[in-house]
Amino acid sequence: MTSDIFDAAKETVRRPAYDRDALKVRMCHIGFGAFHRAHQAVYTDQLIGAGGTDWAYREIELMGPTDLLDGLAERGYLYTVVENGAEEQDARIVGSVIDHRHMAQVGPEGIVDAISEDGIELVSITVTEKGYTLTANGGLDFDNPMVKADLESPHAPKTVVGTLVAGLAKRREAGKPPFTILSCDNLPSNGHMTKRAVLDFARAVDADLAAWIETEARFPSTMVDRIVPAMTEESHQILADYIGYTDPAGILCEPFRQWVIEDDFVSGRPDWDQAGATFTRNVLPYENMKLRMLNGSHSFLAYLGYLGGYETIADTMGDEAYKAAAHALMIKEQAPTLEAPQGVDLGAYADALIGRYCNPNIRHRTWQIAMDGSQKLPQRALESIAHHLKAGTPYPRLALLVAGWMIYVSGVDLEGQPIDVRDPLSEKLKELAQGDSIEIIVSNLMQQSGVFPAELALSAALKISLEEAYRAIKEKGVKDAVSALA
Ligand code: NAI
Ligand code: CS2
Repeated sequence: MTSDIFDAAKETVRRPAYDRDALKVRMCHIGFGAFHRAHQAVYTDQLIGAGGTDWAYREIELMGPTDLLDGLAERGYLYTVVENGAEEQDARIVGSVIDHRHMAQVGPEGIVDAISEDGIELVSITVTEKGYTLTANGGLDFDNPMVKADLESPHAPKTVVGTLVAGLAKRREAGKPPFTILSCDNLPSNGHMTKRAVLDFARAVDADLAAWIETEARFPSTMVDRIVPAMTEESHQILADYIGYTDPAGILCEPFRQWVIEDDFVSGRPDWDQAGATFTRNVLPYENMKLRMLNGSHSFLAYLGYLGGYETIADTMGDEAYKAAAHALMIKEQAPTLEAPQGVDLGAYADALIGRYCNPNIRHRTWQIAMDGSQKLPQRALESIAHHLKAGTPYPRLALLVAGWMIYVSGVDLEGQPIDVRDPLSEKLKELAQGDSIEIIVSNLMQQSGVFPAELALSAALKISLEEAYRAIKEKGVKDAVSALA
């Protein structure tokens, strides 16, 4: 099967030039989504190719269909990543994945065995923000029905956090050291957040286990960046035309990638810096910069772009007012809230982001980025708003972003057409977003959605700003409201 793929691939597609039989499963990754395939697995592939490691991945899926991973296994775990630049393309077959387990096939105990087995040094994660089952205040959401079910049967967990705790418990019972847990999701202080959720869960099942995890395990934080839109029929066709065959696990993404990792591991790690990653003691300035400048402006373009009738980020960038407003959001309202990482010029960072958004070959749907806003808004906009409220500085673009979200989650667009809102809180948000007046809608969402931290939920100043922004979109139209802030 491997040789079939090598035969089918066009000459221009780079192949792994290393002995894959010599690789060892030393890492499990939970969440074989688009992002992991185009990010951590690519760094690892490059590092293996440079002779820098023999650590390879076992992919773990806790949910969803099994066919993607089954098909991947049939193809010798090889898949393709095409970097689709505005000017140039580059295709590689990735060889760093060599095994997998799916919950639907091996059950929870099989998953726990797979991550806790001897030789596994690292469990990394990309399961989207909601996969961490956290509350808006950061701790484990004990009201989440899946969390409750896992706490009742901690040996057969279904959630990410329950699975990690059961895996760590097995290592402890075996008298072995824990594995490192490496969150690669867009959460602020993602390592600390993961640690907190894991410790909350562990404390609820076994205080001694929690104490052991707290002292022995490591949860390095990371900043991860690469724009990897969900694959569509159209992007699969572009990929197939480019590589010469159909690859169901293949990915089209932008050329840019960045990975900043806190250097704090239990027992060794691949030297991903040899493949372009950065190890540092303090990731927080990088994380905050990326979450506020990139992800914040992405959400701005997603809600306001969607409401303006734009399908993708690149389409939205074709509107000069949106482009200027997104840039101004970064420079005037996000950058002042940040401590720039050493040696980084935030102005140049913003310019580069606008350049990346303009890539016409990346069709990143505004609808996709608008998903799960309840899990994204705090780190992308609300923390910055809290900064401005304290400093007494204006934040009209952040207010417009949040007002755009408030209209979006009502499930009806400005033309009265339905919106397919995807969010773990979608039903609740929809209900709160339908009020008799703008004042009622804004205060309902601020106070009852659970999205706003306590300090903001009751802020009279914020309420006024959001009402003004909401009114501007409804009365002037979204494009004029954006233009006014360009
Ligand atoms: P995706 O939809 O392709 O994959 C999501 C993965 O998470 C799937 O493997 C799914 O099974 C798993 N998952 C979702 N909810 C889960 C839950 N409750 N429990 C267990 N597993 C769950 O999404 P994609 O593109 O891979 O993105 C995933 C995350 O990666 C994002 O939410 C973000 O935090 C991070 N990321 C994504 C980037 C991108 O451009 N796609 C770039 C930077 C970070
Ligand atoms: C996007 C991110 O879907 C979203 O919410 O803002 O996935 C974004 O593409 C990445 O963080 C870029 O690194």
